[in-house]
Amino acid sequence: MNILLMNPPMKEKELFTESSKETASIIPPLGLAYLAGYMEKQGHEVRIWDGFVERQGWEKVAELAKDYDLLGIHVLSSFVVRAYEFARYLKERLPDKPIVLGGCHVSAVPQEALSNPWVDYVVVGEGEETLTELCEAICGKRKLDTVKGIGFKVKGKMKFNEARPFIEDIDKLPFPARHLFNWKLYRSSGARRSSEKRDMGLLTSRGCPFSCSFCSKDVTGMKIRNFSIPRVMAEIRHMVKEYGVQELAIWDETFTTQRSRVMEFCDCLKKEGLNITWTCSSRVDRVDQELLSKMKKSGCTLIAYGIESGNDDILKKMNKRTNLDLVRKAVKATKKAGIPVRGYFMVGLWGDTPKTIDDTINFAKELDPDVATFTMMVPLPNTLDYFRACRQKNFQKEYWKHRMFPEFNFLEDPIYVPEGMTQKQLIRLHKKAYHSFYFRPRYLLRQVTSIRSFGDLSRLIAGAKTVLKL
Ligand code: B12
Ligand code: SF4
Repeated sequence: MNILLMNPPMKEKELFTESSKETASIIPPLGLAYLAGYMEKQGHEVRIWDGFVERQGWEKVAELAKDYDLLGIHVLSSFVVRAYEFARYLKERLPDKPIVLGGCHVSAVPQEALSNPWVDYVVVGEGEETLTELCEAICGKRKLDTVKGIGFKVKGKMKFNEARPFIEDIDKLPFPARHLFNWKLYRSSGARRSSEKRDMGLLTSRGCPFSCSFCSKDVTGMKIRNFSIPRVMAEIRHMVKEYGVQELAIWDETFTTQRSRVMEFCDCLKKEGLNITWTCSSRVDRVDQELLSKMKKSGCTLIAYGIESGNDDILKKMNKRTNLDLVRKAVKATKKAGIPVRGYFMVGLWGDTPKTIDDTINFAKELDPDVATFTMMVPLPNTLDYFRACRQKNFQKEYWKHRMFPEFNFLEDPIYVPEGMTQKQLIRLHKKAYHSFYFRPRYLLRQVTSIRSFGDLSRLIAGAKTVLKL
C-alpha cells in the first residue's frame, strides 16, 4: 500500500511565541519514523508529511494525499484540535481514503478519537505491528476483528478489539526511517543541546517502570524493553555515516535506570571511536559518581533530570519516589563529574501552593543547574493528575478539544490551576521562576565567562530575550 503519515499542519506562530521562536528547536517526529521504517520493511511505500514544518496549504496536502491508499495522522494531546480538524478536512475531500489516527492522545482516549465521524480507524499503543495488520485487513487479507489494538466502525458503531501487547523484542524493529525527513526544515537550538554540533534523537529502550502522577504512559508502558547494545551501536554508526551526526540526544524516558547497561553502552561507544558526544534524561535516584564519571568519559555532555519540585511533600504527592536530598546528591555528583545539568521543574502541580512553588524556585537557585525549565503542569488524559484535576470544579475536562499547548508557547492561560490558587498567582509565579533563576548575577556571570564562540553569544542573547519577554 501507499501510506501517508502526517503530523497535523501547524503555523509557526501556533508552535512558538514571538519570544521563543528564535531559541526553540524543531525536531522531526521519531515515532512516525519508527512506524514508517517498519512499514517500509513490510514492502509498503511510505511518505512522512510533517505539518509542523511543511508550509504547503491544506489543499496541496489533500492533492498529495490523493496518491495514497491510507492517511495516518499522529495525535499528541497538545495538537488535538488541529489533528481532528485536519482529519475532517481530508475526509470531506477524499471520502474513500481510510483515515487512521494514532499516537499518545489516541492511545489515552481512543473512544473520543474514533467518535469523530471523519475517522475510520484508531491505533492504540505501539503502531508498528498494528498498522501492518490493519493494512492487511484493509486489503482484504485478514478480518478486522483479528487486528489487536485497533478501534473501527461497523455500520457507524464503534468497535474496539483486544489490546495489543507491547512489542517484547524491539530489536526486530528496523531503524527509524530518518531518510524520509526533509532535514533542511528542522533545526536544533542551544536550549536543548549542549553545543552547536549536528544532533539527532535516538531511543535505546522503550518504557519506564515508574509512575509519576503527571506522566502519560499509554504508548510505551511500564516495562522497559531494550534495544540490544550491538543494535544501538549499529544505529549510531548509521546516523554518523548517513547524516554526519556529531551529538546524540538519547530520548529514553529515563536512560540510566539500568546501571550495568549504561556502563556497557559507555564502553562500547568509546570503543567505536566515533568521536561523538551525547545527552540524556535521567532520574536523580539512578546515578552515582562512578557511573557519571564513566558517562563523562564516553562523551556525555548534558544530563536532564526531572527534578519537578523543591518540596518533599509535593514530590510524594506526585509519586516521584525521590526527595530533595537525592536531588542535591545527584546534581552535585553530576557537576563533579564535569557534566552540565539541565533541571526540569514544574509549577502548578497537584497540591502546589504559592509557598511550595516558591520552594521550587528557591531550590532551583540552590541547585544552580546550567539550564532550568519551568513547565506549567498540564494534566494529560488518562494520568493520575488528570483524574485528580477532574474532581476540581474549575477544571475543563476536555480542554484539549478547545485549545492547543505547544511546547514553546508559554502558557498565558494555564490549563490547570491547583485548588486554592488563582490563575493570576500561577502565571506570576511561573514568570518569577524564569526571571529569578536566569537573572541572578551568579548565573549571568557564569554564562558570560563561558562564551567561546559567536554561536555561544547569539544563543545567550536569544535565551535572554526569551526570558525577558515572558
Ligand atoms: C522525545 C520526546 C519529545 C521530544 C521530541 C519529540 C519528537 N519530535 O519525536 C521533545 C522534547 C521535542 C518533546 C516535546 C513535547 N512532548 Co514529548 N516526548 C518525548 C518522548 C520521551 C519520546 C517520544 C518517542 O519517540 N516515543 C517513542 C515512539 C515509539 O512512540 P510514539 O511517538 O508515541 O509513536 C508510536 C505510537 O504512538 C504510534 N503512533 C504514533 N503516531 C501514529 C500515527 C498513526 C497513523 C499510527 C497508526 C500510529 C501512530 O506508533 C508509533 C510507533 O510505535 C515521549 C515519551 C514516550 N514514551 O513516548 C514524550 C511525550 C510524547 N511527550 C509529551 C508531551 C506532552 C510533549 C510536549 C507537548 C510537552 C510540552 N507541552 O512542552 C512537547 C510537544 C512538542 C512537539 N512539537 O511535539 C507526552 C505526550 C502525552 C500526550 N498525551 O500527548 C509524552 C508521552 C511524555 C509523557 N510521558 O507525558 N517530546
Ligand atoms: S516522568 Fe519520567 S520517571 Fe516518571 S513515569 Fe514518566 S518517564 Fe518515568
